[in-house]
Amino acid sequence: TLSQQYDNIIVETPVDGVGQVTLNRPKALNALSTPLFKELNDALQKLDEDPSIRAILIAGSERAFAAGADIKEMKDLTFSQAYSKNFIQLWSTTITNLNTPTIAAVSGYALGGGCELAMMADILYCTANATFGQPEVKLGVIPGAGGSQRLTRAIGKSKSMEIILTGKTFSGEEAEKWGLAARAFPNFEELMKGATDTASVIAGYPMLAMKAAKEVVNQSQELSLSEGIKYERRVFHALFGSKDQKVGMEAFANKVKDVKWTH
Ligand code: CO8
Repeated sequence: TLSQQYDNIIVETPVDGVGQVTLNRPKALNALSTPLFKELNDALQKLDEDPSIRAILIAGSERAFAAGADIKEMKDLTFSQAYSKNFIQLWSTTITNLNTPTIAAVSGYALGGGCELAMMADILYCTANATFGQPEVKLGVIPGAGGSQRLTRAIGKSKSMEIILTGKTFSGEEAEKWGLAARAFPNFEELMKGATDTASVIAGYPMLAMKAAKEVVNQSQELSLSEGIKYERRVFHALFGSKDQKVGMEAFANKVKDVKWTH
């Protein structure tokens, strides 16, 4: 299976249509090393290209989603190396360009790059006592994989500024209250069940509609309102070219309950 190719992640299909990637570097609290990220990107790309996979779950362990970029790996990096390799840019390219909807399931630590990775997913679920934070200032740097931009868009400037400038952590309960997380669950088991259930619901709907919906919602983060609305309308028009638009609307008109999607 796909999983056997990897040392730092586990890949499985918990339910039909759902691909799950679990970060599995427990001794380093899933610190995001280059080998881990290469494997993660490879697995995500393969799942995205697999027609039987219609939703992707990204999880860690109960103790840690990911405690950040691997500090030991990057501590000796020079400016010249970081700049010329465009350090980190490659890491986030794959995940933010997937067509398949993604859910991050966060338990325990989601710090620095771990928090940033979780925020790259389409939906963020967590446990109430998960620990989020952008503690980079404590290391003499700043967030480097979108933290300053995605956190600010999600929770507003003042809160984001406070979190990034103080490096203080916040809980999963707060993440939910502030709108960073879609839902906070009471414990790890409920989190994984909730995330798998939602992934399964997504996987049960017509794939093209799901990919299109994901695409237009993500465009809302990039475009002005009028451009975004026009973009949405064009993609909406395009779905009239899909089989499942006919299947879904015929089923409604004929009062058919059990719709058989073609995907
Ligand atoms: N990098 C490397 N190793 C780590 C990291 C990390 N980020 N976090 C934990 N580890 C290792 C520890 O060194 C330790 O290893 P060892 O047993 O060999 O000493 C092991 O994991 C267990 O950790 P602790 O003993 O520290 O466990 P505690 O329960 O005492 O503490 C903490 C847990 C609070 C999470 C603590 O480990 C910690 O503060 N970790 C660092 C958190 C941090 O600063 N993260 C931000 C890193 S900077 C960053 O992410 C920049 C963003 C770049 C973008 C990334 C691309 C997506």
